[in-house]
Amino acid sequence: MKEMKLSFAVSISETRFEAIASGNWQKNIKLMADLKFDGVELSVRSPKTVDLKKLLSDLDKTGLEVSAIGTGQALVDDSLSLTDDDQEIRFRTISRIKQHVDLACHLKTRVIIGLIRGRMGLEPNRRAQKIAYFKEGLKLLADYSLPKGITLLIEPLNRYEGDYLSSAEETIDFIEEIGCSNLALLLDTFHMNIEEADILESFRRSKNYLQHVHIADSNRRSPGEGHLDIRGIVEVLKEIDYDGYLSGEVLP
Ligand code: LER
Ligand code: MN
Repeated sequence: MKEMKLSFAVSISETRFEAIASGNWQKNIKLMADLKFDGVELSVRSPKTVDLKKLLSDLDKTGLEVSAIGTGQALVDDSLSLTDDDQEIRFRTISRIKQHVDLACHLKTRVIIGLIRGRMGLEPNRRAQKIAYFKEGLKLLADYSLPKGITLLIEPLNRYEGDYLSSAEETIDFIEEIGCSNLALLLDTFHMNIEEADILESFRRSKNYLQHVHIADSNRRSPGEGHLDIRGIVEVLKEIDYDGYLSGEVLP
Protein backbone atom coordinates (compact mmCIF):
# COMPACT_ATOMS: atom_id res chain seq x y z
CA MET A 1 0.00 0.00 0.00
CA LYS A 2 1.19 3.52 -0.79
CA GLU A 3 1.99 5.77 2.15
CA MET A 4 0.97 9.37 2.58
CA LYS A 5 3.44 11.77 4.16
CA LEU A 6 2.86 14.50 6.72
CA SER A 7 4.01 18.06 6.70
CA PHE A 8 2.96 21.35 8.24
CA ALA A 9 2.90 24.89 6.86
CA VAL A 10 5.52 27.09 8.46
CA SER A 11 6.33 30.70 7.67
CA ILE A 12 9.95 31.73 7.44
CA SER A 13 9.09 35.42 7.52
CA GLU A 14 6.81 37.76 9.48
CA THR A 15 3.33 37.56 7.94
CA ARG A 16 -0.25 38.69 8.30
CA PHE A 17 -1.46 35.29 7.00
CA GLU A 18 -3.00 33.55 10.00
CA ALA A 19 -3.27 29.85 9.21
CA ILE A 20 0.38 29.11 9.63
CA ALA A 21 3.02 28.42 12.23
CA SER A 22 4.98 31.65 12.49
CA GLY A 23 7.50 32.96 15.01
CA ASN A 24 10.82 31.18 15.34
CA TRP A 25 10.72 28.88 12.34
CA GLN A 26 13.92 27.02 13.21
CA LYS A 27 12.25 26.06 16.48
CA ASN A 28 9.09 25.11 14.57
CA ILE A 29 10.87 22.77 12.18
CA LYS A 30 12.86 21.20 15.02
CA LEU A 31 9.52 20.50 16.77
CA MET A 32 8.11 18.97 13.59
CA ALA A 33 11.12 16.72 13.22
CA ASP A 34 10.74 15.67 16.88
CA LEU A 35 7.08 14.91 16.19
CA LYS A 36 8.16 12.67 13.27
CA PHE A 37 6.71 14.73 10.45
CA ASP A 38 8.19 13.86 7.04
CA GLY A 39 8.37 17.37 5.69
CA VAL A 40 7.72 21.05 6.11
CA GLU A 41 5.77 23.31 3.79
CA LEU A 42 7.60 26.62 3.63
CA SER A 43 5.71 29.83 3.17
CA VAL A 44 8.08 32.31 1.60
CA ARG A 45 7.29 35.98 1.13
CA SER A 46 10.39 36.92 -0.85
CA PRO A 47 12.97 34.25 -1.78
CA LYS A 48 15.63 36.96 -2.29
CA THR A 49 15.69 37.57 1.46
CA VAL A 50 16.33 33.88 2.20
CA ASP A 51 19.83 32.81 3.22
CA LEU A 52 19.84 29.62 1.15
CA LYS A 53 22.98 28.10 2.64
CA LYS A 54 21.63 28.55 6.14
CA LEU A 55 18.17 27.25 5.14
CA LEU A 56 19.65 24.11 3.55
CA SER A 57 21.82 23.49 6.59
CA ASP A 58 18.92 24.03 9.04
CA LEU A 59 16.73 21.64 7.02
CA ASP A 60 19.54 19.14 6.81
CA LYS A 61 19.83 19.06 10.60
CA THR A 62 16.18 18.06 10.91
CA GLY A 63 16.10 15.58 8.00
CA LEU A 64 12.79 17.12 6.86
CA GLU A 65 11.91 17.35 3.17
CA VAL A 66 10.23 20.50 1.87
CA SER A 67 6.75 19.38 0.77
CA ALA A 68 5.97 22.62 -1.12
CA ILE A 69 6.63 26.35 -1.18
CA GLY A 70 3.70 28.70 -0.52
CA THR A 71 3.57 32.04 -2.36
CA GLY A 72 0.46 33.64 -0.81
CA GLN A 73 2.48 35.95 1.43
CA ALA A 74 3.60 37.90 -1.63
CA LEU A 75 -0.06 38.91 -2.00
CA VAL A 76 -0.99 39.20 1.66
CA ASP A 77 2.11 41.15 2.71
CA ASP A 78 3.38 42.79 -0.51
CA SER A 79 0.13 43.21 -2.51
CA LEU A 80 1.53 41.34 -5.50
CA SER A 81 -0.96 39.55 -7.76
CA LEU A 82 -0.93 37.85 -11.15
CA THR A 83 -4.09 39.74 -12.13
CA ASP A 84 -3.40 43.28 -10.93
CA ASP A 85 -4.59 45.97 -13.36
CA ASP A 86 -1.12 47.49 -13.25
CA GLN A 87 1.19 45.74 -15.72
CA GLU A 88 4.23 46.68 -13.62
CA ILE A 89 2.78 44.79 -10.61
CA ARG A 90 1.94 41.75 -12.77
CA PHE A 91 5.53 41.68 -14.04
CA ARG A 92 6.88 42.00 -10.51
CA THR A 93 4.61 39.13 -9.42
CA ILE A 94 5.84 36.87 -12.23
CA SER A 95 9.42 37.73 -11.40
CA ARG A 96 8.75 37.00 -7.68
CA ILE A 97 7.21 33.59 -8.48
CA LYS A 98 10.18 32.78 -10.74
CA GLN A 99 12.32 33.31 -7.64
CA HIS A 100 10.05 30.88 -5.77
CA VAL A 101 10.59 28.38 -8.62
CA ASP A 102 14.37 28.83 -8.40
CA LEU A 103 14.19 28.24 -4.65
CA ALA A 104 12.05 25.15 -5.30
CA CYS A 105 14.87 23.80 -7.50
CA HIS A 106 17.33 24.07 -4.61
CA LEU A 107 14.85 22.51 -2.19
CA LYS A 108 13.60 19.86 -4.67
CA THR A 109 9.98 20.79 -4.20
CA ARG A 110 6.90 22.35 -5.83
CA VAL A 111 5.37 25.85 -5.87
CA ILE A 112 1.80 26.67 -4.80
CA ILE A 113 -0.37 29.05 -6.84
CA GLY A 114 -3.26 30.02 -4.56
CA LEU A 115 -3.96 33.50 -3.19
CA ILE A 116 -1.37 35.01 -5.54
CA ARG A 117 -3.99 34.75 -8.34
CA GLY A 118 -5.73 37.81 -6.87
CA ARG A 119 -9.39 38.60 -7.44
CA MET A 120 -11.10 38.86 -10.82
CA GLY A 121 -14.21 40.81 -9.77
CA LEU A 122 -17.69 40.39 -11.22
CA GLU A 123 -17.88 43.01 -13.99
CA PRO A 124 -17.79 40.76 -17.12
CA ASN A 125 -15.25 42.63 -19.28
CA ARG A 126 -12.86 43.30 -16.44
CA ARG A 127 -13.20 39.72 -15.21
CA ALA A 128 -12.44 38.32 -18.68
CA GLN A 129 -9.37 40.57 -18.90
CA LYS A 130 -8.10 39.45 -15.50
CA ILE A 131 -8.64 35.78 -16.29
CA ALA A 132 -6.63 36.36 -19.48
CA TYR A 133 -3.83 37.96 -17.41
CA PHE A 134 -3.83 34.96 -15.10
CA LYS A 135 -3.66 32.43 -17.95
CA GLU A 136 -0.89 34.40 -19.66
CA GLY A 137 1.15 34.69 -16.44
CA LEU A 138 0.64 31.08 -15.50
CA LYS A 139 1.70 29.81 -18.93
CA LEU A 140 4.89 31.89 -18.71
CA LEU A 141 5.58 30.45 -15.26
CA ALA A 142 4.81 26.87 -16.35
CA ASP A 143 7.21 27.27 -19.32
CA TYR A 144 9.87 28.67 -16.98
CA SER A 145 9.40 25.81 -14.51
CA LEU A 146 9.17 22.88 -16.92
CA PRO A 147 12.87 22.56 -17.91
CA LYS A 148 13.74 22.93 -14.22
CA GLY A 149 11.51 19.98 -13.38
CA ILE A 150 9.26 22.06 -11.12
CA THR A 151 5.50 21.52 -10.78
CA LEU A 152 3.07 24.35 -10.04
CA LEU A 153 0.25 23.31 -7.71
CA ILE A 154 -3.02 25.11 -8.42
CA GLU A 155 -5.18 25.48 -5.31
CA PRO A 156 -8.95 26.12 -5.48
CA LEU A 157 -9.92 28.76 -2.88
CA ASN A 158 -13.27 29.29 -1.25
CA ARG A 159 -15.40 32.22 -2.48
CA TYR A 160 -14.48 34.45 0.44
CA GLU A 161 -10.75 34.25 -0.30
CA GLY A 162 -10.80 34.10 -4.09
CA ASP A 163 -13.33 34.42 -6.89
CA TYR A 164 -11.88 32.23 -9.63
CA LEU A 165 -11.18 28.47 -9.41
CA SER A 166 -13.18 27.61 -6.31
CA SER A 167 -13.85 23.92 -6.79
CA ALA A 168 -11.86 20.83 -7.68
CA GLU A 169 -13.86 20.30 -10.88
CA GLU A 170 -13.37 23.88 -12.10
CA THR A 171 -9.64 23.66 -11.40
CA ILE A 172 -9.24 20.31 -13.15
CA ASP A 173 -11.00 21.77 -16.23
CA PHE A 174 -8.63 24.74 -16.04
CA ILE A 175 -5.52 22.52 -15.79
CA GLU A 176 -6.73 20.53 -18.80
CA GLU A 177 -7.42 23.68 -20.78
CA ILE A 178 -3.97 25.16 -20.12
CA GLY A 179 -2.45 21.80 -21.07
CA CYS A 180 0.98 22.22 -19.44
CA SER A 181 2.28 18.93 -18.07
CA ASN A 182 3.76 20.56 -14.95
CA LEU A 183 0.49 21.86 -13.53
CA ALA A 184 -1.18 19.81 -10.79
CA LEU A 185 -3.97 20.12 -8.24
CA LEU A 186 -3.72 21.01 -4.54
CA LEU A 187 -6.91 20.43 -2.54
CA ASP A 188 -7.43 22.15 0.82
CA THR A 189 -10.09 20.53 3.03
CA PHE A 190 -11.03 23.90 4.59
CA HIS A 191 -11.92 25.38 1.19
CA MET A 192 -13.54 22.10 0.11
CA ASN A 193 -15.88 22.21 3.10
CA ILE A 194 -17.30 25.47 1.73
CA GLU A 195 -17.28 24.75 -2.00
CA GLU A 196 -17.61 21.02 -2.71
CA ALA A 197 -21.00 19.32 -2.79
CA ASP A 198 -19.40 16.03 -1.74
CA ILE A 199 -15.83 16.24 -0.43
CA LEU A 200 -15.07 12.52 -0.69
CA GLU A 201 -16.41 12.28 -4.24
CA SER A 202 -14.36 15.34 -5.25
CA PHE A 203 -11.21 13.61 -3.98
CA ARG A 204 -12.12 10.51 -6.02
CA ARG A 205 -12.59 12.59 -9.18
CA SER A 206 -9.28 14.37 -8.60
CA LYS A 207 -7.22 11.19 -8.49
CA ASN A 208 -5.24 11.85 -11.69
CA TYR A 209 -4.40 15.47 -10.85
CA LEU A 210 -3.96 15.57 -7.09
CA GLN A 211 -0.38 16.14 -5.91
CA HIS A 212 -0.77 17.97 -2.59
CA VAL A 213 -3.37 18.25 0.17
CA HIS A 214 -3.82 21.00 2.76
CA ILE A 215 -5.54 19.54 5.78
CA ALA A 216 -7.52 21.57 8.30
CA ASP A 217 -10.88 21.10 9.93
CA SER A 218 -14.04 23.05 8.96
CA ASN A 219 -13.00 25.98 11.19
CA ARG A 220 -9.32 26.06 10.05
CA ARG A 221 -8.39 24.44 13.32
CA SER A 222 -6.54 21.14 13.67
CA PRO A 223 -8.16 17.95 12.34
CA GLY A 224 -10.65 16.82 14.99
CA GLU A 225 -11.50 20.32 16.24
CA GLY A 226 -14.28 20.95 13.70
CA HIS A 227 -17.00 18.94 11.99
CA LEU A 228 -15.19 17.49 8.95
CA ASP A 229 -15.07 13.73 8.46
CA ILE A 230 -11.25 13.65 8.60
CA ARG A 231 -11.18 9.85 8.97
CA GLY A 232 -13.32 9.54 5.82
CA ILE A 233 -10.98 11.91 3.97
CA VAL A 234 -7.92 9.88 4.92
CA GLU A 235 -9.72 6.68 3.86
CA VAL A 236 -10.64 8.11 0.46
CA LEU A 237 -7.05 9.29 -0.07
CA LYS A 238 -5.91 5.72 0.59
CA GLU A 239 -8.61 4.44 -1.78
CA ILE A 240 -7.26 6.63 -4.63
CA ASP A 241 -3.67 5.57 -3.82
CA TYR A 242 -2.64 9.10 -2.89
CA ASP A 243 0.99 9.03 -1.81
CA GLY A 244 1.70 12.76 -1.59
CA TYR A 245 1.68 15.06 1.41
CA LEU A 246 -1.06 15.83 3.89
CA SER A 247 0.10 19.25 4.92
CA GLY A 248 -1.40 20.92 7.97
CA GLU A 249 -2.49 24.49 7.28
CA VAL A 250 -4.21 25.40 10.50
CA LEU A 251 -4.63 28.32 12.88
CA PRO A 252 -1.87 28.15 15.46
C1 LER B 1 -5.43 30.30 1.91
O1 LER B 1 -6.62 30.11 2.60
C2 LER B 1 -4.83 29.02 1.56
O2 LER B 1 -5.43 27.98 1.66
C3 LER B 1 -3.47 29.03 1.04
O3 LER B 1 -2.98 27.75 0.92
C4 LER B 1 -3.49 29.77 -0.29
O4 LER B 1 -2.30 29.91 -0.93
MN1 MN C 1 -4.49 26.06 1.54
